[in-house]
Amino acid sequence: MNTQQIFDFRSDTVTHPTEEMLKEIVKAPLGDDVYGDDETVNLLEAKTAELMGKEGALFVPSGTMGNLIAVLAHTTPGQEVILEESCHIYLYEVAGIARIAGVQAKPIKGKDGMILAKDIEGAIRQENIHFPETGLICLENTHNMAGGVVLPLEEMRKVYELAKIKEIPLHIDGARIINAAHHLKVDVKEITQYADSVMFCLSKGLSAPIGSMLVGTKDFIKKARKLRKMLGGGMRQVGIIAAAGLVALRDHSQWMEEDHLNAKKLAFGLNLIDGVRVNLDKVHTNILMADISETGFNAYDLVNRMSEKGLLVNPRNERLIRFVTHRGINNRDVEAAIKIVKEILA
Ligand code: TLP
Repeated sequence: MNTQQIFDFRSDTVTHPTEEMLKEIVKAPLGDDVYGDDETVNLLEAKTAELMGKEGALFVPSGTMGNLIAVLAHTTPGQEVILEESCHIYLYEVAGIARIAGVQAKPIKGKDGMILAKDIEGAIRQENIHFPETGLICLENTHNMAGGVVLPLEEMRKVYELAKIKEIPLHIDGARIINAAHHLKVDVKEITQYADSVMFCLSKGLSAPIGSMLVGTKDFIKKARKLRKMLGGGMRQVGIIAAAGLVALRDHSQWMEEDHLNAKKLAFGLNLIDGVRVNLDKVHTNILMADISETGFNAYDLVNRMSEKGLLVNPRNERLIRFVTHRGINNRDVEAAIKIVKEILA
């Protein structure tokens, strides 16, 4: 029998529900959410709107669907969406915004995941018979591919002010926005104030098994609810999973602090290994990118070697490997991960 222990740093999406979540799932009052009858979902949506400082909230099955609904609600086909060139919506959502929303992405280069107001201003389309209209600006916070970094609030304010002047809506893919608020030690509303709509995931750093939330004005949510139905996301007795989401919102501080600390410890330990480089200043939350180019390994090969020893991670490209900490990872797992990488590279 294979008794090898598995250390799963692939993503914070791999967590299983807490005991408390399982208990609440069993007790949750249910109803048909397409009729608006599910009390547990209604409570989750009300609490989320309050938490995020917006008029309304909508429970959606995934972050990808939440982002797509936001793009569909804010834009009309043929418009252009300004976003950062390595953001999730552009790289990892199967071109849904092009295929389903019928909009064209206008990716622009960011620095540590942030696209600056002056660069956005240059990318906004002027009136010209040849040009599409700019219909939406998207930011991602925390920024996944930039290594879980948190966008500076001051830069976000500048982008939002520009968006208001130009009358272009601003959406935040905030899959891990609560991690961002933890890092900044601010109320999450300090971040969401700079957006017309925000999507965040219950199923990532918050450790719920399924689900994401979309927030915005009452009118936006009304439109979003119908779009969710169109996409097949009307989910009936979905209080079953909303119950876990409510516990996630209540309890996440218990482990999020530790997740961020574990990412820092892991970064520090990996950085001491010959040929492995992690920029410690950029480890803000629960994600880190390790540059292994000086080890002589290709990241894809190294990731395969790691998985043979029970250490699961995702390569980002030939030289970068992403590690993500989460509720299922403790201090000992961090030490084990460092040891495995050391052994392979020895
Ligand atoms: N990210 C996943 C993978 O898809 C890469 C991960 O493991 O990090 N926005 C951001 C910033 C995300 O990181 C993700 C998922 C999503 C949206 C999509 O969420 P889901 O997976 O719920 O559709």
